[in-house]
Amino acid sequence: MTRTATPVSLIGAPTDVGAGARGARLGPEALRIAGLTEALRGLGLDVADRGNLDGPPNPWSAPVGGYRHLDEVVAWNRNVMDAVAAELREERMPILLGGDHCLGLGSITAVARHCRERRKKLRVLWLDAHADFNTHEITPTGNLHGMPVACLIGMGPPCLTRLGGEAPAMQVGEMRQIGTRSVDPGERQLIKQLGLPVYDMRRIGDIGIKRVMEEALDGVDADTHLHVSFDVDFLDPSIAPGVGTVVAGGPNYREAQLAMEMIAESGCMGSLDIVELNPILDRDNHTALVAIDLVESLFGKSTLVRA
Ligand code: HAR
Ligand code: MN
Ligand code: MN
Ligand code: MN
Repeated sequence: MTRTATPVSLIGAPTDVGAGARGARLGPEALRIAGLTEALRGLGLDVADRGNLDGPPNPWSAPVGGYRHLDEVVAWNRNVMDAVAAELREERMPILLGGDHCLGLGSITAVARHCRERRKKLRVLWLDAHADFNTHEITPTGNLHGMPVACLIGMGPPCLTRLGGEAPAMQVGEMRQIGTRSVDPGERQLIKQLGLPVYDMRRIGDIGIKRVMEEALDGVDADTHLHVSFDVDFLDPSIAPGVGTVVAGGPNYREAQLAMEMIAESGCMGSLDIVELNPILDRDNHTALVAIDLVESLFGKSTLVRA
């Protein structure tokens, strides 16, 4: 199958207002310096770097009512939502360069609205060590990067759940979580209660990454917009130490690469987040290089000898 690849647009969102550690604000520059644009152009893609969005500084203050930096998180997500929506309108593929994972809310809210307007099905692959399914009542930290999935399905403060106008932005059944291995007690209960589809590390161990990806991509077809939300802490810390919240026992290089290759082969990826990269905690920007290599796989770089 030959098709003209969709042109892509890089959108930097240099903030860590949703995180518990500072440094993810440097993620966009770390990815640029590691050569993201050049890597994608090397695959023949039309790449526009839109530069960085603006937003409020990180006040680094304590949670209020179970939320840390709520106003700042709202402001950043509005800007992300508008920027992502603008690219989708122009038939370009937005790639959000975070920033922490609270920004997935703005990004996916824009994507979900785009799907409703174009009558496309939505599938979100949430590649992450964490479920990010907390609410203000159950969060152990108040950090909003632990809450975007709950907000997307309508659980959270109206300023976040109604970011795109109506709530919820998406249904639980449109989400597939992959690589999960750090879930708080309250989240665990909520996942069960609402039936959030989760392929945790145990499942990957039991049936293998290939079958997990087949199942996670089941039903994805030409009428589906596939959004990939790639939290870099999805990867095992031995290959990706440059993140704020490392959790041992993640996918190894080849498992992650196969997952990305299978997403590419679906031909349906319409938008992407690359979040939680923290170059302050990295060594020699190595995690950015690993992330870029995997993003190349997402865009069709293959390990098949006869491809
Ligand atoms: N579950 C923890 C909390 O709510 C940490 C989750 C957020 N960490 C991330 N996002 N890096 O995936 O605080
Ligand atoms: Mn589209
Ligand atoms: Mn996350
Ligand atoms: Mn995470």
